[in-house]
Amino acid sequence: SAAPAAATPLAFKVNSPNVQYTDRHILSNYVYENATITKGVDGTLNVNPTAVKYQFKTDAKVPRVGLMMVGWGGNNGSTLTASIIANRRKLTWNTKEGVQHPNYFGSVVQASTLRLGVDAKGDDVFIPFHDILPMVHPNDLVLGGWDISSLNLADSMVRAQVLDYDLQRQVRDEMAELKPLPSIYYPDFIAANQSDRADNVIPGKDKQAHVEHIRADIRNFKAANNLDKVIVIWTANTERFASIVEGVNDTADNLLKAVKESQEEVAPSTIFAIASILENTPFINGSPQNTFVPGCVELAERHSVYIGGDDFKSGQTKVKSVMVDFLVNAGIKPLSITSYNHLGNNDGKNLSAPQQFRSKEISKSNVVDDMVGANKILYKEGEHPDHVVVIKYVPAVGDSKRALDEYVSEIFMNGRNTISMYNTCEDSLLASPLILDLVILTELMTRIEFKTEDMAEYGPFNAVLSILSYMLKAPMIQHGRQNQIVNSLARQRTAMENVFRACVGLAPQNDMLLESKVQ
Ligand code: NAI
Ligand code: DG6
Repeated sequence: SAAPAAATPLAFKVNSPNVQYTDRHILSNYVYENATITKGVDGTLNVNPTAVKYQFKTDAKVPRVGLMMVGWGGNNGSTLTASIIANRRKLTWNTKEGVQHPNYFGSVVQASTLRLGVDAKGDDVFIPFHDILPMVHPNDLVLGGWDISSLNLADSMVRAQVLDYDLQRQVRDEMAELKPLPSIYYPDFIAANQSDRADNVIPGKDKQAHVEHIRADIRNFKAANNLDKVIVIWTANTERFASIVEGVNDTADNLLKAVKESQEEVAPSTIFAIASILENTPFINGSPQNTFVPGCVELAERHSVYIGGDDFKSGQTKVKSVMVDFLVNAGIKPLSITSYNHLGNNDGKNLSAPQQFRSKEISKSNVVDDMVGANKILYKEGEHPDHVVVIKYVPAVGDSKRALDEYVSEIFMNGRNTISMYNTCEDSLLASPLILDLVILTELMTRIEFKTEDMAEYGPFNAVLSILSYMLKAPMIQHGRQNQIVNSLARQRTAMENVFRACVGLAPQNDMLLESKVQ
């Protein structure tokens, strides 16, 4: 048999008896320390420190990866595609501010750093986030996907009105060659105002045939581009929520049966998720709807295929998951959070329909729950700040979304503090780098396995990738653990860093700085 492929060159090596490097893998022995707490009859908390031994095994060979976007011809899909081409070709373009250069700003993986440790003088040493473990580079992703609109990617980019003209001009020919595959259109799931762009649809109403069609698309794309792996991401229109119906989408078997029977409540996004899972292909949901009905989550767990969602956390909600964390951890009590946004792109148009708005309202509203629930000094059981979310469609502002937020908090001695924010930004330029992070980190997770002392073999993590929470407004978590969802942006980032550090045998990040405190 052929020799195993060699690992991709590493950015650093850890010198420790707990870390081993083979031709292909990084192996680490790691002790996960935590504490379990019980309450005594007198109310005393009994705290028992715990230490569980883990072994992590990371395949250090970066594969050839394909990214298939559902909604490829939308603002996010076309912006991301053009931006990757610009980065690959190192294009420059002129604007009234002068010559511009491509970058990956807004991507945690590509444009942020991570503290590795300290040097001999005790000064912090930082590395690019993507150097913590071997990761695929965005320039190497092979791009493809589906859209119900037949426009090629060049025309989609023009329609989106996001990138500067001089850049559009230079990528136009390459983009024109890219054409979305026909997709699944069940008009009832997205706004009626989208019907005029649905000219590229897979015919018929047979949902089983649709699953098979999408599975074949994934297989063909993989074979045609000689890919090791594909990741599918939903960046298509926000759908309405599907009703959870007993016998239809509550279990994996019922969901598969519902597909065979072409049941009404199986949404296009769920068809894509099912097809991806059955093709052993991770599926990420960048929109708010409940694509991952219980039966779909069970299917992913049954097949050990990673899924992640829901809804890209790009601007207003990201700030909220910082602001409320700050306020509550400062002992300040948010009483009301009022969030308005208006935008004029096709996403805004779709969200102007009540059912699609409702999906977005739900995903934008739960983001403070864990932070509020963590502080019983400020909030009584069941108490919660008033939280209102408004979205309006204003065509004139295009992709340049406006977000207005007001936080009213109770401070010392019944005082009031009001913080108002106004944020303007091209929505697709915030969301596109998140797509990259989601894809790159999901792919990385497919190469990491772990083993505890109770396990005979290495195995994968739970199918629901909660490690992606940083990039998602309504992070999904393993079934039955809903009250363990973390929305705090800082905690979400720390979780990512520490899991990857564990894979190279490094202790969790801490900011104790004992070196400088004791000398
Ligand atoms: P868009 O409306 O420009 O693009 C969506 C694309 O999906 C359209 O080209 C449409 O034709 C296509 N589409 C609709 N149904 C489809 C189906 N069943 N199969 C294949 N294609 C289909 O929207 P945009 O701005 O690109 O956003 C995409 C999604 O990402 C939306 O659901 C939005 O809510 C979500 N999102 C966007 C954020 C942002 O900052 N841009 C942040 C958070 C979420
Ligand atoms: C209006 O809210 C349109 C939406 O698609 C948002 O742009 C998107 O959900 C981003 O929301 P946020 O809260 O992360 O800025």
